[in-house]
Amino acid sequence: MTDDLAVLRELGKKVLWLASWTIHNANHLRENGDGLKVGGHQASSASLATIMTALYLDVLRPQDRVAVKPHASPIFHAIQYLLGKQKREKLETFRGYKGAQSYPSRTKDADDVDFSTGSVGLGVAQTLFSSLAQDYVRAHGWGLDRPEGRMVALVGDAELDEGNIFEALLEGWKQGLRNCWWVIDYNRQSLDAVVREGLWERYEQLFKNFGWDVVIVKYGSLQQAAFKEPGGDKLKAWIDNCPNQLYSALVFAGGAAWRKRLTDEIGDQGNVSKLIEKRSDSELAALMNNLGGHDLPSVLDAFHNAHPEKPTCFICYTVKGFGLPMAGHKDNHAGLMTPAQMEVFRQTMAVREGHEWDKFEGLGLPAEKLQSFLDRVPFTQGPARRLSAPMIDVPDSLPVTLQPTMATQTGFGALLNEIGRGDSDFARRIVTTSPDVTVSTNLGPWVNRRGLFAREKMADIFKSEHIPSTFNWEFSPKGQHIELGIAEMNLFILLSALGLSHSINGERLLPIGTLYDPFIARGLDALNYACYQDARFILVATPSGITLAGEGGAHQSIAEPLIGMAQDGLASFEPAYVDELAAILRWAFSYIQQSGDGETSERNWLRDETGGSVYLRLSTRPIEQIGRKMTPDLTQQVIDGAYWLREPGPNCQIVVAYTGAVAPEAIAAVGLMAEDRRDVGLLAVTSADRLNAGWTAAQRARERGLVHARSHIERLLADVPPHCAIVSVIDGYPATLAWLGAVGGHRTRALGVEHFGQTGSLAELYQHYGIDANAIVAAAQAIAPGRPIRHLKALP
Ligand SMILES: Cc1ncc(C[n+]2csc(CCOP(=O)(O)OP(=O)(O)O)c2C)c(N)n1
Ligand SMILES: [Mg+2]
Repeated sequence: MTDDLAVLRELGKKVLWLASWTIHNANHLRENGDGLKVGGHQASSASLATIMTALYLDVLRPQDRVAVKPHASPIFHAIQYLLGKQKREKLETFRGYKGAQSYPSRTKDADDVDFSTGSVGLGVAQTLFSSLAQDYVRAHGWGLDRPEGRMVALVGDAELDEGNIFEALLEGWKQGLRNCWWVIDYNRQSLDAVVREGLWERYEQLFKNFGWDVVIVKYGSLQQAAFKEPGGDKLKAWIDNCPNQLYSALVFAGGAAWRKRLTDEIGDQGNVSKLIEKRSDSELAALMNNLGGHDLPSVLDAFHNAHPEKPTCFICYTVKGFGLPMAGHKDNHAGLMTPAQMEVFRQTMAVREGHEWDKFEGLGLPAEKLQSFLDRVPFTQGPARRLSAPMIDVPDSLPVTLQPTMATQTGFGALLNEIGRGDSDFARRIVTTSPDVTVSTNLGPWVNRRGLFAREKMADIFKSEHIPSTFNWEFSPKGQHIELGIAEMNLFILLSALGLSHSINGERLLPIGTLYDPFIARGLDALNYACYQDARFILVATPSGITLAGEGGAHQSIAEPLIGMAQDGLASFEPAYVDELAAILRWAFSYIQQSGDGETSERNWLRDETGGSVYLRLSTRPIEQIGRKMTPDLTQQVIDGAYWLREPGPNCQIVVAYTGAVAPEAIAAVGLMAEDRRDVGLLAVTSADRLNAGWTAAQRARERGLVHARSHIERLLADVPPHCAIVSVIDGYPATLAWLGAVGGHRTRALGVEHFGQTGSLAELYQHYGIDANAIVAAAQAIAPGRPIRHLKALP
């Protein structure tokens, strides 16, 4: 062990050197004003160098998964480089084009990042939900031949200001969290400032309240030894009482400053004077800087003695910028070492010029010894850590009984209820979750069939007491619905964890999350985060829009269709009819499992083989269903994003393009206009997102010389005469469909909702916001002047 400790110490030094050199190199990006951001890594990385060395080179096992604090990415990449899993070129181009990413990225980095980080707080919660996902998988009897992993987050102390962490903590407690470590880099500094005094005590209480073990790693082994010397208790008391700001300032100022301060404040108290005096300035600085988080023996001891299963929070005292000239300075977040400082550092590290990337340059132990240690590091033993899982067969179609009048939300409930009857692997792999809106998003029947998930069985007391209820809420390890408290951030991060199960647990899940459409915004950054990590799930957002009439502006969504279009990694749909929904949902189950890197299809110019997540914007408005057969061609068009509900003729003057629940208004308007305008067309847009993406891709293809590239919407509009105008309508922000006019150069008037809604009946609100049949006809009349549309006056 002593031998190993010596090796680890040397490698720890190298990790700090390599990370610092990587950042120094990235300075070339300062030309674009990036210096401040490059600097963000320097001090922040140094803070975690020891802890990460201990973890990766000793403590972690291959099955463990880590979310690394965003700014510690150079340390992560340096460690992977030492382990032979990161290329020098990637480090040389850190933050550059195709170089190692500024913040660890599981999709863009090539060195085995488990969880992306960047937006602080999200990676932390991801580890918690990944533990729950692992428990879920194993409770269902899957992946039991693999060892159980521990999910570890390396957390900045200021990161703990993010509320989503506490939402996650509460949920973790409810769900009986296990196998999760949060290692807090308690450097008492954020980006701008030094944090408030005594925060660690709040954290300690807080974590304990949620059932966590709390391990405080405060004093390093030098300090612990010094405390045992005569007068050591005085020194300890002084350290404990020293304000954060002052401690940081003295760390920055160095040995002489420590001596002056300590001598002034406690130097005349007998034995402690000797303790101070017998140390040189540099020894005194080493002692005072020897906080637990920079002391390998203390850190290793804390990790190795942790409870095997209980969630554990390690509060590790550190100094931001430890080992570098800016250590402890309150302005050091963006601190970059000057070339002169770097030169001094190079000499201290005994690294010869031109040998900066040599793995063992300047270390005090033979290269073979260091290499043989690295070869034995537990973390890298065994097969590849990134797993995969076979695709789950999806049925050819999803049956649903259509009622004559039906809402898409009801249809969704009915579809899942049908799936829930079966006992196929497909049905078993579905996992649903919802932040306290399970019943109101129509998941109730599915949950009745499949049960709620909990590691321990819990009976539904209403049922056992024979009190009639529509819902059967029995919790068991076999349940397939994870009921969350009302926290949309948690919903998205749980979906992120469940949606990466194939890669983390080697077991595929088909996750579906439901919430009210407006509350997507509540968890938006977490949704973006889940997509950035390439997690795979189906999001069902319902109800939506002002169609939710009586609920008022606080519950009605406006911007979400644009979010659906703009969000990378998320294919968005807003079907009007339940047969469309059935086709889309079936497709979605397959799409979320794709991971090919195939070419774009020449049909729709979309890359469906690469897969992604899916967002379905649904509604509670019952609308009259169309009695029709879903032919393969119609199904395909629904999935590609649009089809003609009424094909325009050659003399067409008006096309109405609608999305979602306003279908009856569009149909009514077209009916009214048909008598005075010839060949009116009615375009059903099921996915503005996919239509638009295909159009953009086809244009790009043409610009690259593929002159025949045509997207789905271009083909649909190809025969619409140039003089024809388009009126688009959606219960959402009008710009969602406004671009349709640019496809073929047709004049366009986009109707939709621009301002906060209010309470009222559906008809009142549609009229007020101008998305009713009357408004469509009026818009058509104005944009395509011609014979007056007689029925306009007939409408209210
Ligand atoms: C959501 C979010 N807001 C703001 C930032 C910008 N930011 C990056 S690091 C940081 C401070 C981090 O402090 P801490 O977590 O204590 O880490 P340290 O730098 O001390 O290591 C901030 C505000 C961010 N990355 N994400
Ligand atoms: Mg900090």
